[in-house]
Amino acid sequence: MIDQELRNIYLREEKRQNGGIELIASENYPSREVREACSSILMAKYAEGYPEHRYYGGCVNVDAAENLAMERAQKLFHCRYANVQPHSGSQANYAAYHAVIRPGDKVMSLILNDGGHLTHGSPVSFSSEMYRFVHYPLGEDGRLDYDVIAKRLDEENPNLFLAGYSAYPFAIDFRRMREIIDAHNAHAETPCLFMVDMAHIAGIIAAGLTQNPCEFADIVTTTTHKTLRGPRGGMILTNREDLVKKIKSAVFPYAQGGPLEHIIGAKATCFAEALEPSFKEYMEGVLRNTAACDEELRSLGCVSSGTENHLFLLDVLASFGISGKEAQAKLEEVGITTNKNMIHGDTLKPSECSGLRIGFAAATTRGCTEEQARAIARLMFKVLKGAISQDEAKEEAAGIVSTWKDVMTL
Ligand code: DSN
Repeated sequence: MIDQELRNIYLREEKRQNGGIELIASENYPSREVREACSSILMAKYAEGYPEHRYYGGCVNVDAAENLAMERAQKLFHCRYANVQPHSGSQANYAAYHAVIRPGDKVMSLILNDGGHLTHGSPVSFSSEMYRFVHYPLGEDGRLDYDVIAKRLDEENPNLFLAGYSAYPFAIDFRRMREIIDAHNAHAETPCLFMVDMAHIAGIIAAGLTQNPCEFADIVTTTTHKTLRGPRGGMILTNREDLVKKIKSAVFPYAQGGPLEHIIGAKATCFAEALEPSFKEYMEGVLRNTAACDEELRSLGCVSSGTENHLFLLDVLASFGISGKEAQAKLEEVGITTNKNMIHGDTLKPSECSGLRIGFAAATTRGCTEEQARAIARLMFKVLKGAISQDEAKEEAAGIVSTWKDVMTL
């Protein structure tokens, strides 16, 4: 049977993606090879367990695929062990917590409003029900304040310190965090472990353009579909041999059942792509484009965070007197997709927000140049200021997109 009803939805989505400027910082376009792996026949196989130790027969080929994914991930992130089975970043965090702490233990993280993630202790997530979360604040300038982190660790004595964020535009000094935790542990009654959720910046790390948390943290989680440009999925990494068994049993059988072997195959392909020198060039382009757009908006008088990675936060309330929700809608009407986001010290409620989170991982994959990133900034400025008609703005956006690669041919 041909499911024409659903195929029509695919076609409409393909058209939407091809026709728009995608600036959601967590999105990206995987290659055809990655997409084909996602629909491979590996999807038909049950394979609970791990390579060579499965609960079902007939696993010889999925074992080979999973081993390949693990070996490539370990090479890419310079770590001893990679568990490639988590279905998502949230699942990876769920399992990682279970591997290293017990229910009721204390975790210190950055709060969602300051750029953390739902699974980092939000009241609406499993995490806050299972563990006791306390937070460290950002400094006045919206940056991590390492002295405050050191002080908070001594005050709170958490069992786990969590770094890695969903809306933090600056580089993270994982080495310094390790030093702070080691200094704390030297006199703390209970040792504090160090976990990093590197989901947003995994591609930048893979390209060697920022510090690799695997060198410093006890356990690292990630997704594979953001800057890393792979299939939707998660992963857990460690350099600690003594945590390997705990991570394995936390993922399966504690958190999940049968692994998605077709997605694991696609992860293997994405890791191979990220090991190519061209991936570093791509990631340099992402950083260049993000910085150019942020700089152009600031040169027009906007209040924007600045950036040292693939994203920045534009304060639309201060810049245009409108909420993030309104700004997101105005831009979407002309073919520019962003997401409203809380900014440091936000005074609006989370459903409104004062900011937009803007990133260039997806647009750069399609071929966005630095000059186009600046043109996008100028277009966004005119749209949000109400200084251009919707038709003119749509035409301008379409002109930029017309020079980019089709999302189905990447
Ligand atoms: N939803 C993701 C993001 O947009 O950052 C985080 O999981």
